[in-house]
Amino acid sequence: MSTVGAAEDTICAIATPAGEGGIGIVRISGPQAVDIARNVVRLRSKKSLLSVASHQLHLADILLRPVPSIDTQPVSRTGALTEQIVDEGLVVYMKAPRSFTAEDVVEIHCHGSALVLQRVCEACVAAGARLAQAGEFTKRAFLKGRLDLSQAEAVLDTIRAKSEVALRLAQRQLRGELAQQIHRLRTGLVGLLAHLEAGIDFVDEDIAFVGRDEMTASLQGTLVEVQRMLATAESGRVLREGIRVVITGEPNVGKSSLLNSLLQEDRAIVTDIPGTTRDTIEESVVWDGLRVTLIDTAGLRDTTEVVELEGIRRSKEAQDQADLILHVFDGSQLARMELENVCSPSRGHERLYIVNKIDLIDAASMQSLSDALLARTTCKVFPISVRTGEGLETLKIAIRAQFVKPSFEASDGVVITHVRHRVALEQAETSLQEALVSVERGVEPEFVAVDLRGAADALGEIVGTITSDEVLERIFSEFCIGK
Ligand SMILES: Nc1nc2c(ncn2[C@@H]2O[C@H](COP(=O)(O)OP(=O)(O)OP(=O)(O)O)[C@@H](O)[C@H]2O)c(=O)[nH]1
Ligand SMILES: [Mg+2]
Repeated sequence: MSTVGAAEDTICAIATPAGEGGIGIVRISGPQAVDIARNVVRLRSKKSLLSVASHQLHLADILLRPVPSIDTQPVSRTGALTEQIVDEGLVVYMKAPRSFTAEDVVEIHCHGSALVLQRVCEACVAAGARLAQAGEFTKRAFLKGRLDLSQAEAVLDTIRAKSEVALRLAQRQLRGELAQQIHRLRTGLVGLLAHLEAGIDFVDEDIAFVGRDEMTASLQGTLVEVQRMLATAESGRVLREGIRVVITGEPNVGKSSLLNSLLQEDRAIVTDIPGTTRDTIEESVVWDGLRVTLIDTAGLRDTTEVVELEGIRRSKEAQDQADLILHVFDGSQLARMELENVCSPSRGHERLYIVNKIDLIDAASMQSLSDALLARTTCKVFPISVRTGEGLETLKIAIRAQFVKPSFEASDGVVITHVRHRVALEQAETSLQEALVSVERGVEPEFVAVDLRGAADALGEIVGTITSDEVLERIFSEFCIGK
């Protein structure tokens, strides 16, 4: 483990968001938490913080030494600067190990003034605390075994959740649903491994510790469960993160109109002048649990106009980061429609073709347009009219269905929401498959053991039983300071 974050030191940070607020909290964690806090707070009850009941809020004055050159200086009879009461607040002492970090924790709840919070934090540092790094409180909770790695990730997911479903998934993971399932599978594998290794040791005595059929059945059972979890991974990830949908097409086809109507809000300017939208416009909605960020872009056309060129550049940039592109055509402009670029993009660049303004065309023209498009692409084609609303509901349902697969809707078990977990499960899957082939072929138990160890280690990575500093660094650096 890296030396930064060694648990002997005491860390502090402002735990509430920057800016004005009703309440702001400074959090201190580590063996010196109480001693440091005593430099900043004085309980109104006049009791010492150490002697008061843990996990209870106590009214306190927040005291700071004045900054000599700035503050009017109340000077005591001895000539020393006296402390100033800068605020009043509540203080809670959470005695180890019954705290988030499993260390001694003191939280100082002041008014939500950026200045007070800053000064309190500085005073804590002056008294011996170190400013916490991003995610360091949660990292300590992990290192002390209060949370496993998947639960630590769920803390961040909870903070970031932007939809009810994302929040629910985060909470299930935080409560340890994934961790328990992984531990169960891993324990099974480790058990098999123990038998296998005992078998290896006693091979001369020709003792069959686990029969081949028993081994196969057990491995297959584990493999099925790993695969069932993997089947939820893609939907799980998009439900946690949401998707980015970029609306593209030539000028004046109705891109901004579509954005407004999908948002149910008059967000982008709509006119009949081609080239109305210059910049990209980004806004999010939640459809049945799926967070969808819609991005309207400048219409693509040949131009030398500087602002429009920049708009087109941004449009292309947005497309590169899209999970889905809605490419819009104006159905009423069939004759001059540019169909040459219609294609079936490679995997990972999902695309739907939208024919808008069907209120202006008859069924026969729509049919021939559809045929022309479908001759060029395997992507789905959606006829819509933003003006009448026709086809919009079908489009929304199709967008959601593109990402939230039936395998997810049908599963009531553990859901995989992180790419990191998916990669580890895929490794476990491969190792299990290799182990099964080895058992089938009757190869030496040593080789089967290697694959079993591989599968168990892969599962261990998810919960952090097996993990590197680098992985921890990556995970916790995504957190905010103070969590
Ligand atoms: N009849 C009809 N007109 C529509 C429909 N959707 C949009 N329009 C009209 O088409 C014109 C262009 O719409 P916009 O949404 O500004 O088109 P855009 O693709 O964003 O255009 P740029 O920003 O210039 O690239 C406006 O006059 C809209 O009222 C539709 O379904 N039917
Ligand atoms: Mg527009």
